Amino acid sequence: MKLSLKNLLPLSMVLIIAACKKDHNNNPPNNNTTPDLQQVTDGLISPVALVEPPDGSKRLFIVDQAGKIWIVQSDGTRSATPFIDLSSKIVALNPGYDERGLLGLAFHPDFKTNGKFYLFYTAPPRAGGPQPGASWSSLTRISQFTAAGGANTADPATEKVILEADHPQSNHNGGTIAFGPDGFLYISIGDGGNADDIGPGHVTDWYGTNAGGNGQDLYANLLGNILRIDVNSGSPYSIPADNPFVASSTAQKEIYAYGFRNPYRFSFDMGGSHQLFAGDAGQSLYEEIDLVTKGGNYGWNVREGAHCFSTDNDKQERTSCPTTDSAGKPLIDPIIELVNAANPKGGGVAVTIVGGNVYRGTQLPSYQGRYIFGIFSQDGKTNAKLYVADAANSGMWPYTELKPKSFPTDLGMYVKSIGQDQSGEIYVMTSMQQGPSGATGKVYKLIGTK
Ligand SMILES: [Ca+2]
Ligand SMILES: [Ca+2]
Ligand SMILES: [Ca+2]
Repeated sequence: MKLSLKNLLPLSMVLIIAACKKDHNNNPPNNNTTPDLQQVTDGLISPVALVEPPDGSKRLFIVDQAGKIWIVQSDGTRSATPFIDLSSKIVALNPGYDERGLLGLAFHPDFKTNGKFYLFYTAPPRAGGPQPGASWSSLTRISQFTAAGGANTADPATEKVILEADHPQSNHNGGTIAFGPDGFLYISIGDGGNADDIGPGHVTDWYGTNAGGNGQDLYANLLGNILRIDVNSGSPYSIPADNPFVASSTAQKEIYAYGFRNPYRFSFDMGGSHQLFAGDAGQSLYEEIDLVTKGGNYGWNVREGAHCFSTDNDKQERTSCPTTDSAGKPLIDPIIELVNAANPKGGGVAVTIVGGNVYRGTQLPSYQGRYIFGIFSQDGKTNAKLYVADAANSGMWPYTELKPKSFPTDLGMYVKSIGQDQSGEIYVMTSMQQGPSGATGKVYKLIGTK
């Protein structure tokens, strides 16, 4: 099914496509300074994550939201059989638009010897509801699976459920899982969905001026957080001894950082001090990238970006709002902020921000150590863009548009995700469809050219 597109094309087109595909590992270091995007694979439904296992196999694992994981081998060819197929385990998706599905993959640091990997997916809801009479949308599930060494397929029956969290609405699922430099597993989960962090399943927090507040609440659920757990001890996991709320008798001890709306994509810098970057999708006014620290409160739904948010009117900033939470902790502003396309003040550039990675590859030496991120779309159309940001000593980080040579205006597609391989090279996942449908999903590698 995945290769059906080629079957519909005339032979000449197939040859052109084949000629454009190159071994993704066959790009020698260079001094090129012009970025471009080189197609790695196509014919996917909705590629949302790309990870290379730490086993030296140089394989790229591509997560398709619709439930399958595909392998691009070191020679650039894609395996005909998926690595794993969870299609029957995920909640039914809406083809036109859906944020649920198979969203995240993390390989255990010792994957080469223990074969363990972890998936983030949204299962059908379990009985009950966030409030009496309301129905759940899905059940967020993080599970461990095991593959034989070097195997190109894994058995879904090896599943061991690690963590589950009921999710009220269909959006804001978060979806990234990754092992940090400390060996613990980090998980991002959004505020429960809907809009404004209000509605069924959105609890009341310390800030009464705004309704709702899973982002600020630390007690009722796991929503609106980046979590950190230890999957190497305890069953199915234990809480790291220095998690910020480990001593609390009432807070959720899994919480590492909080105050997020939808931290769909986060990543650790492979180099430097391994900083944690998270893209947090805003409501209607501002989109943001956060530099995440342990115990940090990133403001939602008191603040949207570096501004005061209002649940009375989500398109009108409040004139004032707290800068600290009820425990006296600062509401941390983002390091990068974009104006949302729906902002009535004008100047909007993005529908949704997509968190990326710090470049640590050899293809584009001038991009070394710089944070690359993207936007899903400027205004709802297929016109995504990429950006590159540089560290600032304080305040907002400056950023500029990253214009690939072959896409001088915009990408002409939606950007669904950004990923990175073990060599530090960066990949961009795209589609012509907003939702998990069709076969226009592609993966591109960011390369350097003259
Ligand atoms: Ca509130
Ligand atoms: Ca929370
Ligand atoms: Ca924020």
